[in-house]
Amino acid sequence: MPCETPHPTPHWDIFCRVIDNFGDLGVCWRLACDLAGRGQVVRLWADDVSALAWMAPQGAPGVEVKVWTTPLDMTDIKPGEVMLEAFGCTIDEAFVAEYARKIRDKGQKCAWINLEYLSAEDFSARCHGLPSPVMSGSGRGLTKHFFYPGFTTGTGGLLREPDLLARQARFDRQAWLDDLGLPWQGERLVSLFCYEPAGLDALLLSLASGAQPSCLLVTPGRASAAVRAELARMNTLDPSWNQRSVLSVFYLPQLSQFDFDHLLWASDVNFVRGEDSLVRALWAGKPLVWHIYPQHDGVHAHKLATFLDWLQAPASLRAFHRRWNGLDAPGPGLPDAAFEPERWQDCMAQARAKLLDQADLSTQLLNFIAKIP
Ligand code: TRH
Repeated sequence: MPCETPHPTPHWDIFCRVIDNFGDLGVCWRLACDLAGRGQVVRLWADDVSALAWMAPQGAPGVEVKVWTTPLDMTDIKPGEVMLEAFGCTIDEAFVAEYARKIRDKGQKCAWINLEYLSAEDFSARCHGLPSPVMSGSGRGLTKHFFYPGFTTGTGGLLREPDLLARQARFDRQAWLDDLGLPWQGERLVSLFCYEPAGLDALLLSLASGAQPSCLLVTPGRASAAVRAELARMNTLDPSWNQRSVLSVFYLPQLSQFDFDHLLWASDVNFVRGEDSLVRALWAGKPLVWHIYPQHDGVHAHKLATFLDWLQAPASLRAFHRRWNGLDAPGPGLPDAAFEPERWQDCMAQARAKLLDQADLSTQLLNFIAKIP
């Protein structure tokens, strides 16, 4: 008769609904891989897994990807020990019922986590770890817990794989650029991952008029569409705007998530967006500009301001962010929104050092689950 393992490896079910863009899946995939790398067994349920074809073409050991159908196909599915819903997605009643039955039958604790969006706002620390008794549905009587990522003590921290710093230290910029096919001549490299930024024309003009040659590394999709449209507009208005060819533009292919880090490490300045790429750019430690995910009710302006406060961003970086995110119209009396990455380096280095002192998200999540009564 096989022996029962006293502490079997926890199995996780992570649920992810793709709202738009790549961040929902990007965060969940990264979390799944990080947990699997720490010996957990992870099943990732996502309603649209298509982006994984380029984001994670090799898959990852210990991570099983399942398409989250509606209704959920429960054939041969037994829930694991931890059930995590990302960003408030609602797990199917049938799955929750099965989970509730299982933990009751086995006398296991309820590890049902609601992973929230990243924010530097106060509520992240205030609400992190709070229990939420489930009052209705098949999970009635169970308790969910809120888990808030964040930049400060008291939050759940940020995803950071145990080998990230070692990988970064080993990174060979020239070799990576060669592999990419970029004929790099020592220009300043500026990566661009964004939506349709309000300050794109100002950035292009600034790069084209700089003393130093720059190469803009443009990610595919919305960023490249925005750049192509802006270049066409500027070339029509004034064909001589980049006459000295101080600015060159290189359109990137879709990179795997692993390689996306390399892009951020290879670049001298990183323009990022959403949530996951912001965190990766913080680890890269280079001057960064964040295109925050815009929300219709405008709450992103406050979210951006609290992030810049946490970053202790100098005035020029704040002004640049406001312009980039369309929160200031250019005009007299407004602070200068010049592109001055050399003045932004110090706060980035300090922020990175502060974050490295904080326990990473997966470590905190594992500890948190271990402590659930
Ligand atoms: O794609 P995003 O804009 O995602 C956003 C945010 O997550 C936002 O908070 C959310 O509400 C919204 O989606 C629905 O930006 P983000 O978060 O940086 O995610 C991009 C992911 O794509 C990230 O994991 C990095 C990955 N990526 C690659 O792997 N290769 C690439 O070439 C590129 C450009 C991105």
